[in-house]
Amino acid sequence: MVYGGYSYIDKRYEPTQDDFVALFWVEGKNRIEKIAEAIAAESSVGTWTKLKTMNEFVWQRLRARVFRIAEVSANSGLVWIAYPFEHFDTKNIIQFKASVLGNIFGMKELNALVALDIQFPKRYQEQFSGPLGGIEGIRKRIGTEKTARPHLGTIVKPKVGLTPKEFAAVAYEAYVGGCDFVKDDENLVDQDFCKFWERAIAMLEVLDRIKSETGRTVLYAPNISDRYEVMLERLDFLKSNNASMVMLDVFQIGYSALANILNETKKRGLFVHAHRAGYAAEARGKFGINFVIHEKFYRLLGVDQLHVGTGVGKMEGSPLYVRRLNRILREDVEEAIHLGSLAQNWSAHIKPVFPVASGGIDPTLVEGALAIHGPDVVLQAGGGIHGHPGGTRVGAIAMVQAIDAVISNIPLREYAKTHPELKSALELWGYRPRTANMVKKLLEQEEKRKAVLKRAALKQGFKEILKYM
Ligand code: CAP
Ligand code: MG
Repeated sequence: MVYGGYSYIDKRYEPTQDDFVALFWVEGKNRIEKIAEAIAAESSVGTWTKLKTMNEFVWQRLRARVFRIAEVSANSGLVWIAYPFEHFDTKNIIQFKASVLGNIFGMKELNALVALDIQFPKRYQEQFSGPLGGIEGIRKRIGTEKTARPHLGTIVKPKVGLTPKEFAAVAYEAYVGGCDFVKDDENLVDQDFCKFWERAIAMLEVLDRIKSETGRTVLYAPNISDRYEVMLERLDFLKSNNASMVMLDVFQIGYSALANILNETKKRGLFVHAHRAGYAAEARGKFGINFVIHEKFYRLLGVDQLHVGTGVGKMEGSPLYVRRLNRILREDVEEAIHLGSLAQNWSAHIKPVFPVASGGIDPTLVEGALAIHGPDVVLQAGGGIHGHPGGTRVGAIAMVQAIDAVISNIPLREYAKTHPELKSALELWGYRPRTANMVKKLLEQEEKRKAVLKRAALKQGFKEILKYM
């Protein structure tokens, strides 16, 4: 098979340790080999026809190679493509994405194209500095390096509309109730009803007040997401007022500004809480880029905390897939084809990032969320705290009680007998032990059934993988 006069399939090819390896799900009008060649050509050196201008260096050293195809039908399957390191302007994520995640999504002959995962070689990782502090740095700041317990965070709700004073008062209640961390919502920045500076000053005063009243160091992540120069101004303002953390809507900011602003946050010693609002627009359906690819870029560029889903709440992401995202932020992982996920090793200098589980969480879901994430997680509840019948402070207390019960292995209903704040939360939101039991069973079975799951994924392709994502 050829595409544009050349054949990009080389099934004897063994990717080198410096190659990037991309895994795609493809469906199209032509035979699967031809589709795979078209993708390799259009994402590396070729085009639709033979070129008089092609030369030995380009063809031998820069082309992508299709080295594995798991055919599901005559015109669909999983495709593994190796990209040589020297193809890329490796300091430049924009160029990388324009190559491997660019034109191919617009090719008329395709009916589906999902970039499931990309494996980044260590040689590529060397040029990134990774997180300022990551899990270890944040734990040190809050003082949980010994207990290594989950952190509790909240998002002040309503999402927007409170005045700076009202916002700070809600945050104070959340901290007193036991929250380690408060953030702005993803759509709160500098609206007239709650100016960024005023909110930041009011919140920094609350942090000092909590410190003096309780001795606890707690964190606040103000959302600085905006035009680049404005974000820079806000960084300097926050730094000069002894802030320790900022929040970025990383997906909306885009990689160019993000790479730069993260250099600036690190220069100023500011931790970064990364919100991913919008990623799902390109991660669900027949054409898309899986969030795991962004997650790896965000870790390389150096966010300290990153939303990865809960596996049990209101946002997309199965327990297995969310656990996978949590693991990839923290450790090396083996291949998991049933999740469309490649093996990934990390350079020692790219610190682990704190996974954030947020979205529809209330005390009844803490058991399932912690079964998925384990203790290295920032468990975040917005409505699940500010919607508590007893108000914000009691809502935070109920969440702390749920976390304490789960890490002490005490059934929530048992714990609620002596903890009224938790009891009223379980009554309001309806505790179903079945949810956590189902999640735990799914997680346990994954390890045992790995070979069966892999075979099914190779045979059935994306529709099988989707069952577990
Ligand atoms: C959660 C949240 C989070 C999303 C993010 C919201 O509020 O603040 O932004 O959950 O989703 O605005 O919905 P609740 P993800 O706790 O009240 O649901 O972490 O999946 O990116
Ligand atoms: Mg939000």
